[in-house]
Amino acid sequence: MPADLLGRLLRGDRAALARAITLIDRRPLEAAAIDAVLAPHTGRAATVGLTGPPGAGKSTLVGSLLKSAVRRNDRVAVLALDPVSALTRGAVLGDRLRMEHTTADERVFVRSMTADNGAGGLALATPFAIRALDAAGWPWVLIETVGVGQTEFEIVEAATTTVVVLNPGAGDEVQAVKAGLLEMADIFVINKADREGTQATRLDLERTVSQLPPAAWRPPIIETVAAEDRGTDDVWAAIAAHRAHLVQTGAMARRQQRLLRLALRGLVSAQLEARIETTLKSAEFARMIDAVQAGSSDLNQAGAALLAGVLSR
Ligand SMILES: Nc1nc2c(ncn2[C@@H]2O[C@H](COP(=O)(O)OP(=O)(O)OP(=O)(O)O)[C@@H](O)[C@H]2O)c(=O)[nH]1
Ligand SMILES: [Mg+2]
Repeated sequence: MPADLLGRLLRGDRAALARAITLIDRRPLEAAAIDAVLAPHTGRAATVGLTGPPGAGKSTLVGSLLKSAVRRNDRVAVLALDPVSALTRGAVLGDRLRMEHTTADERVFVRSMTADNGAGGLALATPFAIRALDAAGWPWVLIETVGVGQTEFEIVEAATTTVVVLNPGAGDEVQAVKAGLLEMADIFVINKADREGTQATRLDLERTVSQLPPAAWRPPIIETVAAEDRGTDDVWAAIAAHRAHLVQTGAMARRQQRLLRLALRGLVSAQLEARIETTLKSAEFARMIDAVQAGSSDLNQAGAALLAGVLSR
C-alpha cells in the first residue's frame, strides 16, 4: 500500500481511508503490513458491535444512531459486514440506501465489507479495518453484523461494547439469546417496540438477565422504535455509560486486547492456510501422497511431514 496513502489516511483524508479499507477487505494478508504504520496511532476508538437475528432492525438502528450522533455533533464510523450469501447481499444494498441520508455528512463514515477475500474472511479483515478507522481518528466505530455464524460472534465479541438487538414477541429469539448471545451482550435493545408483546419480551429478558452470575455491569434493556428514531438517544446513553464503566474499572484495556487476539489468530491462521496449500501442491509432497496411497506411509507420518514443511517455509 503506497506510503502517501497512509499519510493521508492519518491526516483524516476520507478517500484514502476508504481506499485502505477496500484493500484490507480484498487482500487482508497483504494489507496487514500497513499495521506497522497505523499501530502507533491506534487505541483510542471505542468499538460497538451490533448483532441480532436477521431483520431485527440493526441497520435501521445504526441509521438512527448516526442521526442521533450527528445532532450532538459526534463523529461516528460504521462498518457494515456482509456475509457471503446472496440473500444478505440484497439487504446490504437496502442498508446503504437507508444510511444514505447521513453518509454525505462529514461526521459520518460508512463502509461495508464482504467475506469474499478468500484469505481469512471477515474475521481477518475486520480488525484491521477497525484499526485503520481508529488511526484515522474516528472515536466511535459501529460494526453491524448478521448474528448467524461463529465468525460474526467473534467479531461482535471483539468490540468493546456489544449490543444485541431483538424484537418483541419473539420467545424464540430470547431462546437464541440464551443459546449464545447472552454472555456477550453488554446492552439489550428491544427494537420494534411499537409492536405487541414488548412488555412480555422485556419481562422474559429481565428474568434471563437476572439469572446471569453477578457482575459489575448488568446489561440494560432498552426499547426502541428505530424506524421512527425513538429510543435511539437512550441507546447512545447506554453505550456511553458502558464505555465509562469499562474505563473506570480498567476493563477497557482487556476488552481492546480481544480485538488484537482476533486479528492475530486470523492473520496467522490465514498465513498457515496459505502455506498448507502451497506445501500440499508441491512436487515433494506429491511423493508423500503417493506413498500413503501405496500403503508404504500413512496419514500420521504425512501429517507430520506437512507440518514440518509448513513451519520451515
Ligand atoms: N415496526 C417497526 N419496523 C421496523 C423498526 N425498525 C426497523 N423496522 C423494519 O424492519 C425491517 C428490517 O430492518 P433492517 O434494519 O433491515 O434489519 P436488519 O436487522 O439490519 O436486517 P439484516 O441486516 O437483514 O439482518 C425493515 O423493513 C425496517 O423498516 C421499528 O422500530 N418498528
Ligand atoms: Mg442489516
